[in-house]
Amino acid sequence: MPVRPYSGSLYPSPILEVPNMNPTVSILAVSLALGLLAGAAEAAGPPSATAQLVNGTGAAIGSVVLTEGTGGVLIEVEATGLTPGWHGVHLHEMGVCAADGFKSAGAHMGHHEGVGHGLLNPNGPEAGDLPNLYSADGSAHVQLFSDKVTLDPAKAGLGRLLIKDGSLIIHTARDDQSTQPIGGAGARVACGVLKVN
Ligand SMILES: [Cu+2]
Repeated sequence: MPVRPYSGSLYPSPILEVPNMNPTVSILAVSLALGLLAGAAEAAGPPSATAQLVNGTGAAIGSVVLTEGTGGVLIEVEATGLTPGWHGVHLHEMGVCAADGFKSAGAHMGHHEGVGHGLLNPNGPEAGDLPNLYSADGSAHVQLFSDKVTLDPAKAGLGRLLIKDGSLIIHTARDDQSTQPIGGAGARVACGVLKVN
């Protein structure tokens, strides 16, 4: 049977032409389709999440980008309007940043798994614990990293909590990374609801 010249557009997929093709052409069509799918997956990049940071009055003061890496999640924070000095930063379990001092954001991610708070705690850390950030002049530009969380369902478990929603909170003071329940980090001064892409 002669091969019909392919006259359709590339979209929709050439798979639609398969019933009229000989086996060799079918294989080529499927290979092409798989190639397109692989290309699309590559272009999509690693799993990620974003958040807009707001202060206690709801004003926008920055942004957060989470990007899945090989062994953890890179967390990039841009913020303004902070008091100069150290600030505790945590991932909290609820994706709600309400005008209640951000209590609506709930506890740290992983708090209910019975481990202690703090990166220096022998019984910790909780999955939402992160290093502090420092602001010299009220602004902050920092990259943090956590191997206790993931945005990839295939990597969840085995010590990595899957982030499906939640928030990132900046506290008014430094987290000492060992005392309970939040390392003395004090009030919640900024909050961003995580939107997982
Ligand atoms: Cu916190």
